[in-house]
Amino acid sequence: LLDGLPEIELPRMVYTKPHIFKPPRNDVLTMTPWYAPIIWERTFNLEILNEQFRQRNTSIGLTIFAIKKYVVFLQRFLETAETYFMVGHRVKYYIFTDRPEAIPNITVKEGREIVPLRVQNYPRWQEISMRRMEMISHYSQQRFIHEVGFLVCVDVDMRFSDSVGVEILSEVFGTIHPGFYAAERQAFTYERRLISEAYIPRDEGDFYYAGGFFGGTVAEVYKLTKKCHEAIMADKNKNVEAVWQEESHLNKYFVYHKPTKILSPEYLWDNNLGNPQFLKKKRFLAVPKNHAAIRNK
Ligand code: 2GW
Ligand code: MN
Repeated sequence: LLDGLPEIELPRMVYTKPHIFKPPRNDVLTMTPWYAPIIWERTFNLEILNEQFRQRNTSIGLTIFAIKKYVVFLQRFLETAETYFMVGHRVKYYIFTDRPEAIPNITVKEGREIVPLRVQNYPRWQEISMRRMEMISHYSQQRFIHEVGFLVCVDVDMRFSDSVGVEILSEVFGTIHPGFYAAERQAFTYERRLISEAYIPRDEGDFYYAGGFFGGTVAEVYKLTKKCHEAIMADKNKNVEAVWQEESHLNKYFVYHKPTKILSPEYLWDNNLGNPQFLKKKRFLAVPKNHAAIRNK
């Protein structure tokens, strides 16, 4: 039993040794109380991680939803992903859309592939956003589990502007919302109504996580999205919708199923929030949108 296991063996590598008394960062929290790393620039060596994940031949599915007018975001999203997302690894772009013909014709690098997945459109934008949980859980069980090791689930109104690599991968990970990294618990915009399944008491919760960037192994993402979808449906039956839709349910999930890694706001930034000192890289940026025009509310 123990003999047939694939061996991961690193080649000779030359780099500065870690130093017990010189932590790479002392301006930010790099570990949660449950010992999940928080990923910041300078805390990891991508060369080592790339070697480990390459030897395992890791493949990564990136789920993106582009429904109705949101197909306009695909071109820039995909072009920048080709430059910055999981370079050197196997990637499948799972594009959920009601308009597959509107997916731009982009040539992707070797080992990478665009997979269009047709889905229906929902008239309410809140529903489009929330139904992502249902679609991801459904396709995880039907398809993703046979095709990729990890899933990364993101908003499409975004562009990559620096490296996002295998340092983000773990059993289940979430991302600190760029608007709330310094906020007190009381200021988190968790769902506060007891009637909602997304309710979080005022004295609980660790971080405010963004709805637009989470992931993990297919098995863990399946559990997460299934549970969130069921909670959304339970709310719907009570005629309730959480204050920030599925983002509220994701936050509830993470209170009681702690992420095994947490991405710092480097991984989800908005230039409207400025350039704070601690932010050494902006890896994934919100694309400004004309809310009125694009959303068509
Ligand atoms: C969304 C809002 C209003 C009108 C339309 C849409 C819309 C969203 C759409 O017409 N087509 C579509 O494909 N979407 C998808 O839902 C798309 O992938 C988009 O990135 C995602 C979330 O909508 P978005 O990006 O407009 O909302 P944000 O940027 O305010 O996102 C935060 O809050 C949301 C919940 O209200 C989600 O939790 C999201 O993950 C958060 O980043
Ligand atoms: Mn968005």
